[in-house]
Amino acid sequence: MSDRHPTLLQPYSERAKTATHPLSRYLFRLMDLKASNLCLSADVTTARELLALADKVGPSIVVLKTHYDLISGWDYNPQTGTGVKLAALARKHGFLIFEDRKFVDIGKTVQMQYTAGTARIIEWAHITNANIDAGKEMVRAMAEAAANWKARIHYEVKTSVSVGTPVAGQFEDGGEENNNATDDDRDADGRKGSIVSITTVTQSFEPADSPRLAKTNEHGDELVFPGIEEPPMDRGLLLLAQMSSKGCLMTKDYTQACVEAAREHKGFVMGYVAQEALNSAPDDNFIHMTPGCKLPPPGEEENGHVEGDGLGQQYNTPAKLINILGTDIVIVGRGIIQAADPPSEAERYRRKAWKAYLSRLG
Ligand code: 6AU
Repeated sequence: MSDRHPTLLQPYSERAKTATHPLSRYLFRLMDLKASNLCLSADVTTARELLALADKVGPSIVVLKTHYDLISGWDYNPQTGTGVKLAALARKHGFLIFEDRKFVDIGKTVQMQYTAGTARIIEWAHITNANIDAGKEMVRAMAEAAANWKARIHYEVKTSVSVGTPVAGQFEDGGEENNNATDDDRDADGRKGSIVSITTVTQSFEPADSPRLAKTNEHGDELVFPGIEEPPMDRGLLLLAQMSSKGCLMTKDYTQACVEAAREHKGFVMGYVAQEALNSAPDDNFIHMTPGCKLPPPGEEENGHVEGDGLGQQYNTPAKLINILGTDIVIVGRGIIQAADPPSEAERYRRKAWKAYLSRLG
């Protein structure tokens, strides 16, 4: 970690002004508004539990992290499905959705996995992440897919079909015509003379009513979190630069390659999933999200040490991750989900992580 990097001492409200990625600028403002640097890792097993948890814990968090592939009953309907319902809760409570998909493959495959298939992750997840073991080209491929998606989402296709007799000038139109004329109908100039009928299919692009995520028609879905506008339509990527697990094989060279890839794709890469701050160049202002975070039970917080989960996961406290190691957002799963009262436990994490950030600022 670079101890004296200026971003370590800058309030999130200031970093919001200089971040390159529009979604990072938005997220820093949201963090400041909600006094929260907490991400809930919503690792539950049913869609019903996921939505209930997002609704209850939403007020305390700025990011909700999903693993859509461990949820049974995930509804893939692009208008009314689980992704759309989550998006409505994100608008209501003011949080971003981060699908922890850890993409890693050749560029073409990740483009398809990101934008198509059953889950269509790009449609509902503001943020996703990638392991760049496959090389930096993969990041470029994902950035390209996100840019194409954004260009398309601003418009919806209006299709109109008309059937009738042609009028003067219609033959010269470039539109898609299913013209029923035969060669016998042509005059000496090759123009078609007598036409029995003509079918014209016209496609035009019109701005969609709301250039945001699709909305359901269910009661309450129109609610929007006060104090900030809805997030921009941009999609963002976090590079999996370091992991929390014991014996992780990611080397320093790999982490450095993530830093270089982030700098090369500032318009798409928001930052990292990492265990320490990685900003080191003067104008670096990437955001760091950090899993492997747990608090000791209430009353024992100051002792600091938390045992791992016995399956390789290692934990640090928010104070260590934010104040000492300089990361920005703590990602907490079981520490909140398995508590007797997840919403009040989320508040305890929010307060501790925010206090650690204020201590870092001094
Ligand atoms: O708080 P936990 O241990 O219950 O959950 C941690 C969550 C899980 C992991 O898949 C994820 O964080 N995670 C990640 C991510 C976010 O990419 C990286 C990592 O190094 N460690 C880790 O636990 O959903």
